Amino acid sequence: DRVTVLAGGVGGARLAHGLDLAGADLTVVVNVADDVELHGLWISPDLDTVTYTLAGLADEERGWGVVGETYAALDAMGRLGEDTWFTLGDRDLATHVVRTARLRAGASLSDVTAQLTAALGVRARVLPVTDDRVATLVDTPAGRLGFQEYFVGRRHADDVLGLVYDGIDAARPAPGVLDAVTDADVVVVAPSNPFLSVEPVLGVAGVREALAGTTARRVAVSPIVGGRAIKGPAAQILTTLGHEVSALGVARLYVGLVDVMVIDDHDAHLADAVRALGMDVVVTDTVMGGAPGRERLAREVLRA
Ligand code: FO1
Ligand code: CA
Repeated sequence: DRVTVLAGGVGGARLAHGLDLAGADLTVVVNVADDVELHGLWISPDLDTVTYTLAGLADEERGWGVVGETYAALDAMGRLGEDTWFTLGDRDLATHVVRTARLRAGASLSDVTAQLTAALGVRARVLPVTDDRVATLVDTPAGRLGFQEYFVGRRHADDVLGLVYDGIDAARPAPGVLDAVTDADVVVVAPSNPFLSVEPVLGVAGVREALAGTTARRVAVSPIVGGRAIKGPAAQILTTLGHEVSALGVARLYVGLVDVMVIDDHDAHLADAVRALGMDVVVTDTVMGGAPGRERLAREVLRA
């Protein structure tokens, strides 16, 4: 099956890994609105989380970066007076140095991503949703914050009053993105944050329309289980933006875009309400954990 995953970071990476293990012909379309420039380097956290996870290099415990990292370069940069609030490991820094050098030499982000994934032995196609710059800005009671300032710098403690995807109106889909949605057999909306990860993918010109119009079976996996986010601030953000913090609240965001909602066993009581939105429902264990759990959920998604 040709399977395309619309992904943010960890949730998308893990489900993509499961689909890869299940033998899918896989394309992962990845959010880039978390990207940040630090120390003169272009950092693409979600592309790297997907790439490292598919390459078997991810630090699974921490959720980002490379397993077994060392921090010699960051320590040295700190001694030289750089602000080192964003924890970049030595091996991860190599990725950012190479990416930045190739972007400066004129390559597109999708070219560079194809080179990096090939070098690391990733079989799937990993596509940034756009080669243009999009940046999530977070409106909070403390003012408008850059995404990583909000997420890492302030540990996503501020209430989110609104989100701006700076640059998204001018962003064009990267080569292959629209075809990956249109020509797939299955499109999976990953259990990623609907506002921080999925919306800045759907908001790029043509992507939402491609998803609305594709003949693929469209399956979303809820990132909310039992009223809580599996990881990160999704529950807080749903609350402050006025949505119900549940798999049903997430399903409402995807009406017209998704044929099947995969919800957790804990949320079985919501199945009828989700069906009433016009979606099919699969109730299963959606918490993936390691490789066996990822492959199991992937197979459920493919069966859905
Ligand atoms: N997340 C943190 O909470 N603290 C960090 O110091 C941090 C460093 C980091 C470095 C490279 C990278 O690719 C990701 C990193 N992340 C860090 C995670 C990342 O910023 C966020 O998880 C996502 O952007 C939000 O999904
Ligand atoms: Ca992310």
